[in-house]
Amino acid sequence: MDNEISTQPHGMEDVEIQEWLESLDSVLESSGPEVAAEILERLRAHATVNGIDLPFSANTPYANTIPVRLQPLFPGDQELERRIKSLIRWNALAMVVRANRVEHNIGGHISTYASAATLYEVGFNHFFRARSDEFEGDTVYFQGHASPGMYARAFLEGRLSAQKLENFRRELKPGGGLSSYPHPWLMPDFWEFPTVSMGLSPLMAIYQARYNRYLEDRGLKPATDAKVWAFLGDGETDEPESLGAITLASREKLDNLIFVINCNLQRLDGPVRGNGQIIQELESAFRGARWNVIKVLWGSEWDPIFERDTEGLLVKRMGELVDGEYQKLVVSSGAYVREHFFGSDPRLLQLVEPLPDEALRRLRLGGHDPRKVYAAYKAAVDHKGSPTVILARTIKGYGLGEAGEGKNVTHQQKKLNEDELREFRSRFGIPLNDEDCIEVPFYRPPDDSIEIQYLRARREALGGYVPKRSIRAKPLVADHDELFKEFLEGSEGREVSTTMAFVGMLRKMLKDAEIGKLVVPIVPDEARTFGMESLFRTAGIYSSVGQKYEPVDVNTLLYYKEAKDGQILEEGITEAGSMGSFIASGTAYATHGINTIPFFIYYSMFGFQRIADFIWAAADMRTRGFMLGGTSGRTTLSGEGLQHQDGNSQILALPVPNIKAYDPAFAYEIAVIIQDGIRRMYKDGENVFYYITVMNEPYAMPAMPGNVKDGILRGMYRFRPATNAKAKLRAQLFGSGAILNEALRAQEILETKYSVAADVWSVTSYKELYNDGIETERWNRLHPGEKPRVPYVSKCLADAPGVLVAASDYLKTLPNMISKWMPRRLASLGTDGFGRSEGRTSLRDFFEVDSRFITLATLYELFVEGKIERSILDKAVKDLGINTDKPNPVIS
Ligand SMILES: Cc1ncc(C[n+]2csc(CCOP(=O)(O)OP(=O)(O)O)c2C)c(N)n1
Ligand SMILES: [Mg+2]
Repeated sequence: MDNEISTQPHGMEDVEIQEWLESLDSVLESSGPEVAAEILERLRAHATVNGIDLPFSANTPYANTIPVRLQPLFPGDQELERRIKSLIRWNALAMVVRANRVEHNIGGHISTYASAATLYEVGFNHFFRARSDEFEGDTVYFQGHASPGMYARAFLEGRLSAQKLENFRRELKPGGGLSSYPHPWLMPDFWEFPTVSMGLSPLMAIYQARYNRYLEDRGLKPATDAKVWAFLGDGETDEPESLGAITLASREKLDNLIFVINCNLQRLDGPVRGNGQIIQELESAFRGARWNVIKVLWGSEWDPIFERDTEGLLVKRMGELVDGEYQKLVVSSGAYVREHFFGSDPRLLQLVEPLPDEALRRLRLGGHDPRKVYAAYKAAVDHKGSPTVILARTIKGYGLGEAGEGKNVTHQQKKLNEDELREFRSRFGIPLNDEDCIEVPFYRPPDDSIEIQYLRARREALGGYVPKRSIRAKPLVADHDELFKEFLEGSEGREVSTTMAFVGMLRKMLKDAEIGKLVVPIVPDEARTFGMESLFRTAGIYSSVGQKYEPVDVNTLLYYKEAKDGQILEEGITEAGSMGSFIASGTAYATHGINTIPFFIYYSMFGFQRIADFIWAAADMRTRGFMLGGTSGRTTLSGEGLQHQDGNSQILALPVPNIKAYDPAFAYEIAVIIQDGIRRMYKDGENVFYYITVMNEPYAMPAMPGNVKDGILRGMYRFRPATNAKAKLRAQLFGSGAILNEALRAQEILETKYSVAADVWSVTSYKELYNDGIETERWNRLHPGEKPRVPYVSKCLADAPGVLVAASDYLKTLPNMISKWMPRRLASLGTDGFGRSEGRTSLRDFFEVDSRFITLATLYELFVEGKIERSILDKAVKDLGINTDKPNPVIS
């Protein structure tokens, strides 16, 4: 291993090593650690200059980072805290065991919290400060699988009833229950952050900590010493998102951020690194990223042994073992530990000679020792200049004994037999007799017991209970009619894209008296693509250090201006990170009591397709704000091909229940949607957020044709009726986004060349129409005796004659999913398939969504209905120049 301390290199005498070590000790004693570090640094440089090739190592030895002499006194009543913790352990276990007794396989986790109890309890008793009107409070991301422990604590605190605990994972029982994991959607007064999709919370925590700084630097909140704590599993760090943003945290000097990684060396199936050392691996990754790393490996029982070990043999031995061996030691007897761990060297054996086997077995790990954990937390909150990660060694399933402690199967353990329950009860001193104990009752001492008094007093001293979610932001008041008015009026023939139109709105919103300060534009290195560079100069790009250089384009009007109070979050190429900022910003109404309104604009193909799970988490968290899928539309973004041209995202937005997904065609539609969105989210407090696709095809933006606002928001409205409504041949054409223009062109062709009078509808949201349809059906099914309701689609088309044809830049399934509420069959055109790198015109021909194909589809439908002759159809194919043998775009 990197951290090996060689005691006898190349025949060197022990005594020589001893001398070097002693002189370092004396420097340490006389001049302190900084001087000692300086000397070592100089020695290293000296060695390099003299040709000594020192091996690179980002590791420190396999020992506690904080030496005993720098360990602060533990400020609490350790014995009382242990008793409280034991009660929480019991109740957490009881929740899972009881739930699985009444409902086989309902699930739940015992061993995660069992290993992390001390890590949480030291936090609850001494560190996590609650939110209040006076203080913003600390922000804590709890490890999802440890949730039973948080519920069990809230039960002791008197915040959750036994009834609620009884219904853990059975939320639909009378009186309600508790959700499996932290879900603000399900428990909006309790949980703040969903954490159970592993890897998301570390990244969200980093961006949360950075967002807190952003709010301070922009003067939206006062600077405080509030911390963001994120508790992770060691197995969880294998998720790429977990470590994916750690350099941002150090670059931004986020000393308001603390990661606590529960290193029980196990994940679900087995060891995290059976053949390696996860702690050392993580240490080097975090140290390499310039984090402050604190290892909490060994408990206080080890201190005297280390003290006796003047030669560094013990540390060396500890660095030799791989995690698989450590796991074995955990479940082994004292005699085994003596033989296999200390037995490697007679000098090591001598160190533990005075200790009986039982004492060897009881040598605690650092993560189970409140004094060590307290020391690490204290050092972390006091640390300045960089984020801190605490790597705490624990045992998975601690205290479960034969029922799972340290075993590979422990993650899944949900049931304990009678003996195992009694043993657990005895080990943690739960006051239940043998008979009662096997019923696994919840146990809470009376309110006036010293345990409950102490627990409450500690929380009072820290400002109240955690976790707790509340909404402190006051609703906005303005209606913003003035702001959006100009966009309802059209572009007077000027060709603009919907992206440009949106950027115009953004520019105006940034200047608004009420929301100007609250708008947070977020962009992952794509601002120029969206024509947003003009905002660089006016709004500024946020940088915590301002701009230390003269930008190369300083002489241009739109130079790259970074500023400490810059408003734009230019995240670089990280859609996941940008989503982290979006979530922090869109939940600030709860987290900080500030109504920031994020506008996250990105390459639409890299949104739902790439970071859908973050979007799901955002939905769970009741995030507010606007996501804008730029350069969207499979045929509207030309030239980019299979990887970029997005015909998927409107489909992928369907499963997220509270996202409103729109595919608008015109500037006024976007204006109506955004204005209404701000009202719904920030005035009325609705828990929705928005996905709006915007395109880069320029065309003249029409004025809003009358008051169609309701139709825009509900998903469809008649944009341009046929001129001759009395014609014999009739059709209804549905277009969305840029493809609406193709439908309008088809309307003209159909009228002039084929005497078909078609109405053209703008379908702004298939998702809205679909949700309305299924809800109407459901209501009717549940209320058969009442007057049936009619889906909005059916109402719109009740008197709309003729054949029905829909075209969009997305999969055909979008229109198809609402066709059953239409009066007649629907022909759907869309962009299923990989596509090609091509220009717009060719792509629309390839995918068969252009005006020619809409025309053909209409004529074909009329032919099927027997309204026109086959010869007309044949002629149309020729006149329209359609190749009937072209490859099927879906599979080619
Ligand atoms: C993204 C994701 N993949 C898989 C899982 C399933 N899962 C839940 S817990 C777990 C093991 C957790 O191990 P670790 O992170 O070490 O936490 P511990 O319980 O050991 O503290 C797995 C694989 C998940 N919750 N999220
Ligand atoms: Mg683990």
